[in-house]
Amino acid sequence: MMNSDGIPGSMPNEPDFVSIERIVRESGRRVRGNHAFTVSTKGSVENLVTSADLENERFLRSELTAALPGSAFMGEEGDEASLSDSEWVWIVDPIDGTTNFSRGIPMCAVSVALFRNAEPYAGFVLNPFMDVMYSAVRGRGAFKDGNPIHVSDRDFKSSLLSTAYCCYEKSLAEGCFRVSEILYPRINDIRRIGTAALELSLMAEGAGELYFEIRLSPWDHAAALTILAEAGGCYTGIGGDVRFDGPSPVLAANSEENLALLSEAVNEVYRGRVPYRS
Ligand code: LIP
Repeated sequence: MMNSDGIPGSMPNEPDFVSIERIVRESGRRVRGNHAFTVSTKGSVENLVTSADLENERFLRSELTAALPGSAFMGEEGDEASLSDSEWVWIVDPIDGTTNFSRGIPMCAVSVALFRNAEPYAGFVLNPFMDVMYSAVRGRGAFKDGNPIHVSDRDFKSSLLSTAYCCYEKSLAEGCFRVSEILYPRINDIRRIGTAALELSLMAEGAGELYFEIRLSPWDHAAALTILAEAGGCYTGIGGDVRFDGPSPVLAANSEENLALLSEAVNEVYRGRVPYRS
């Protein structure tokens, strides 16, 4: 049984996913309606946090841990649970794409992942400005507002790449630009939207095919990678898998063939080595 958003009914000893979806949508309404937020920085001028981020993380921590008693909460704005703290762990970015949000660019996301025994279990990504919800529970498919979604079957030459240039740590930017320079003649085009959660979710509905970012935090990608995998996509890291317990490179694609070609191009630059301590 599913609700109008395609959220599957819960199995025994799972959270009520219909309630979780309602909490995420309510958090989106709060973000969309917050016009009086303040903006500050976290270390560098590029790394912003708004009062809306902080308020929404507090709301989501309270509501999600109440909806699943005993669950732990890992959030971007200071809730530092680890994946081993509980059987169930929420990994949350209250506003992914904070810079876009702070400037009124309607491309950002509330990103909520649920991990079980340190493995991806469910993901919810909401664009609060478009009121569009992407969701998935492991093994039960991926949905966009109740409609099943699936990655595209475009080949590498026809692919759109979403990427970024590590604006929070610009010492890593040169390698990222080099990857774009290598890929550009081999693919269709490049996008830089500024919200990993939304860009990976757009891949899940077939709007894009490739994603590369050298340094993402778990809350940026955990929900959307869960949705992407349920939509038929795939992902990996550099010299190993994506890490969900700290900063990690993320490479993602609509097919294993395209992921291999993406990894080949990335490793022409990084040679299988992550250029920072995770
Ligand atoms: C953002 C990521 C995005 C990255 C931005 C930023 P935030 O997350 O989703 O992919 O390129 O620099 O890190 O910080 O806005 O939640």
